Amino acid sequence: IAGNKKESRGALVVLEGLDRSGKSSQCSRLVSFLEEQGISAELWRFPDRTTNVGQMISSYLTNTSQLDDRTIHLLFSANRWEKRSLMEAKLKTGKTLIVDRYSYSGVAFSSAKGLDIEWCKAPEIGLLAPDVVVYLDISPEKAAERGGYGGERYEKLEFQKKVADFYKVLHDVSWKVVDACQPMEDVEKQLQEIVLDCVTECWKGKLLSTLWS
Ligand code: T5A
Ligand code: NA
Repeated sequence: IAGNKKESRGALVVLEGLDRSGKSSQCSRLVSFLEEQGISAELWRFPDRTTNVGQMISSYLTNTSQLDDRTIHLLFSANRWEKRSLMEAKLKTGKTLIVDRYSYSGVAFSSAKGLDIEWCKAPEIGLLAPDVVVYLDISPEKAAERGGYGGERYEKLEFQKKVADFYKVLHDVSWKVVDACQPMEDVEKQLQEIVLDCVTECWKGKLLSTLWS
């Protein structure tokens, strides 16, 4: 496998889960681990608050601005679209991308507000499909006990319960579900195994595809 490494593409790995499920902690640990293994990797996150669109999203999330539900949904999607070509280019040069939230967050959170799920999925069509989706599984109640919700717009127990329901609708057999209530080191070990398998598959020639697949 190592011999194929140079000519092969990187893997697109997405971590999903409720607010406070541990995504950000695990994403950075994963990138360090991969680098230690000599696998070139980068940490990505959505929303990417550094772009103009991302700044609009950020002020919405911090309740600094108000936006219509469909408008903010499309901005989240646009924030992924503006990164699509760079993502593809990185993957093709062999970089593995560890992505903190993606289209599944987009659909689960907007559907939880009452928008039609098919309408929510439509603008995501054509974005790169992840090679693996890892769901960090935690109950909304347990997540709420962690490090106090910071007061961003969606950090409320009743809303997170609805989001959890929509993640269940989106979930398919290809998702890897990891119990996020385990000690961080145990979650980390399981993620490492999942991601190494995924990277190996990509090195063996697994093709990139697009959503929704
Ligand atoms: N959104 C996002 C949409 O509505 N549409 C979209 O298209 C997208 C992309 C973005 C918000 O926007 C929504 C979803 C979100 O509500 P964000 O900036 O991504 O928000 O923020 P979150 O993902 O919610 O980040 P959080 O910081 O809340 O949660 P994480 O990243 O899941 O968790 P993390 O790693 O920061 O850990 C949280 C706390 O738990 C502890 C950590 O130390 C930390 O204190 N912890 C553990 N404690 C015990 N055991 C473990 N195993 C632990 N793992 C972590
Ligand atoms: Na949050």
